[in-house]
Amino acid sequence: ARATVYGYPRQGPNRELKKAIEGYWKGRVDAAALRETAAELRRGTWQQLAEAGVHDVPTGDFSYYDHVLDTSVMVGAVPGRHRAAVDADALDGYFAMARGTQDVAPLEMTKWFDTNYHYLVPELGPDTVFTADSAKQVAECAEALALGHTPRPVLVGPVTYLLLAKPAPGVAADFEPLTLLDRLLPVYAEVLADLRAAGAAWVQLDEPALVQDRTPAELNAAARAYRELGGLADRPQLLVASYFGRLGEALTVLAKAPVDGLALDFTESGAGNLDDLAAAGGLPGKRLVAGVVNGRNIWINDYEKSLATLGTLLGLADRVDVSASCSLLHVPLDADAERDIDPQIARWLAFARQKTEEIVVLARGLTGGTDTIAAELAANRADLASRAGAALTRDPAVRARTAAVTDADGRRSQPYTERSAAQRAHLGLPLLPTTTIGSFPQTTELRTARADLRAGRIDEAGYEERIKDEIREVLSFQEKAGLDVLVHGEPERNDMVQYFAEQLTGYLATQHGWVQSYGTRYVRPPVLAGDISRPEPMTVRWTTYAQSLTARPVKGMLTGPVTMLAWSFVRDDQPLGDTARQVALALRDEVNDLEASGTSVIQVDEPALRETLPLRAAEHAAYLEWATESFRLATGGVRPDTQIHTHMCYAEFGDIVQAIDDLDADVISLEAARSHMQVARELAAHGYPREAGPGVYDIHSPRIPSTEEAAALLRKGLEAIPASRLWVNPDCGLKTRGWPETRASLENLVAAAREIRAELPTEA
Ligand code: THG
Ligand code: ZN
Repeated sequence: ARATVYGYPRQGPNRELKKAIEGYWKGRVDAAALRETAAELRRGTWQQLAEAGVHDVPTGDFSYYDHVLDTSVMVGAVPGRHRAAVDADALDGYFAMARGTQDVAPLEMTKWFDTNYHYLVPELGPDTVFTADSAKQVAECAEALALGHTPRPVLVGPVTYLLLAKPAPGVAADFEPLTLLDRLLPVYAEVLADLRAAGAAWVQLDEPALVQDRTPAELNAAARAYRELGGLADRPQLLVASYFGRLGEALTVLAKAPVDGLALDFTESGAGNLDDLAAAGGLPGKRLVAGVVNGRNIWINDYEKSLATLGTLLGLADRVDVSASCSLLHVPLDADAERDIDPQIARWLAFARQKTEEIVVLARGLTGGTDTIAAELAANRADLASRAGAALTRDPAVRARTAAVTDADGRRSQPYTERSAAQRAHLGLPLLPTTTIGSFPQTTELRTARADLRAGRIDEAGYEERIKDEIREVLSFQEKAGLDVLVHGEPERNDMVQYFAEQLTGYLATQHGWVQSYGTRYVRPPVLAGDISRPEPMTVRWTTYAQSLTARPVKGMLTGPVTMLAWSFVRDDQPLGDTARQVALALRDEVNDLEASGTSVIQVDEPALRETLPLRAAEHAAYLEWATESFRLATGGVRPDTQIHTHMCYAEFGDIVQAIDDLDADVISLEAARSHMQVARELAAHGYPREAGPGVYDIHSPRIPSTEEAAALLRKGLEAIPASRLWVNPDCGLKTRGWPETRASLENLVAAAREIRAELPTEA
């Protein structure tokens, strides 16, 4: 058995790639220097993989921005509006597609399956003409060969590519990109021939879209694609890679196809693949790549369990190789770089480099028997035992508390209709109340203050003063602008998950655990490592300070349990719902403390509620059950006259309106400006009974919406939601915006609300 990986983090140990690309954009780094940095990073990765004992190394998975965008370039799918830029300069044109320019919009970006990576959506239509451009793939393959490696070029497979695409602007919305398959396959054939000529013995075609629910027509398309590509005379050996789950019916399709190997997910997420493979009669004559190491979480592997799976697989294929369940793109680079984590706990963690070592050990054990890895097995057993028995993993007080949770804990004491009357009396807000989502611009001064605190240039008291200065400014602006429900502006927070993770027991933060979110942007997801508890209030002093400055209500701001899980690495030793319940109880304490300290409006954000929806429809109900339950547990303990808000963005919500309703929040704010209040119509169609604030200010753009524009959107909102239940707010937080446009936009938003209020019939 051989060890291999499907892909590797691209950024480099110190995010050299981010720095080089952003430097190039600013004109500080020239194209040649950027290319050299990239080549050096690839060299380093391959060398590390080869030295660890990996046989064939992935090539072509490297990207300046996104591998789906690279695929669009490879097949010539450049939108018309980017053509001129691409023709003028390939690299600048590439970045124009990714980021747009003064004159043209970029491609749309969306989540890569259920990961936190975002890709650029191909835009296709009936007029799309594909042409092969194998230059990048061929060059990276040749580069690896020249360095003495065995390259295995990695391509997004043709079926997944088309299934991820959407109709180009101006093309009918019901156009199905998959109808272009017959035009696309010859282009893949050409690329495969070029790669064979360049010296690739194997090529990997990634088809993760086949682990989702697929129609018979889509499965037929997959069968046709691989019959055709497999039937080519001039091609390398083909490895079709599936990941992120169980293949189901597509497994039979691929097992029958004339390809040379299949990669399957044999971790928890791929449960069922083993039985399906056995039922299908295995893969006689084919290579099976077994993804037994979890490629998207950071826990060490259980060697004995993996070896048992691998042993079973030996009887089901001609040859069994060992890998991770998916590309290692989704985990940080190297756990050894974490110096601040307790050394005992650090032994439970495996990032990309450690996972590579695990894969190599497992391949060695599979080939030579467990005796050849006796020392590694013993160490692995000890580390797993240390984790299972650690105090961090099991806190009796947390366990007792979660076990005692009752249905009543997750229910407000009064139904919405009664609560809303109490809230109206208590808050005394006008019709169409105005508010913001929570964050205000994160200025350079604030970032400097945080850096100064970390570096010891200022002390806690000095930092606190700077934060308070900012809160005073944010409050004074909001009062002057005439907003009704104010916020403190979150100047003390870095990332909305990390900030809470740093204050909760059971959560670990990393120093260098960067994972690519999109393009040159990275996040450092914290680790839900043990049982979660809240040693002391996390936000109360900032919120109460802000409230002390004004007579208007100040809204408390928290991140909800689902989003905390979605943007962290989660425990793999208990169901997600159990972890969510622990986080929810910690947040419930914070919500109750905010209320006790005089906060009458509390917002619990759940931007990730929609994005964490499982890939298969059959799993949606179970997910939504624990997700909505944990939100209600966090918010269910307040008085009827305390108003609970929530906020969602980054997605379309049409298919989860029932779940939004089930949250039982009093008010929800949603991203809506770009879609012209589409979500308001969806809520109305569902009969959503509570208050809602569809955004009237698109904060993803520096454009300032005029009063007329905001008013027009509000009128649209009023067609769906009655004035008694409509709120006025931006789409999302303002932390990425500058102060000048924030000021002007919010002033216009308030003016629009006042204009519409004046048009409304006065209440009897
Ligand atoms: N926090 C976390 N995860 C997230 C988001 C978040 N996942 C989804 C979405 N939001 C991703 N969006 C972004 C937006 C901006 C950045 C990263 C992901 C970003 N990162 C800085 C960079 O790479 O330069 C680093 C930020 C830092 O210093 O922490 O700008 O909001 N957890
Ligand atoms: Zn938002």
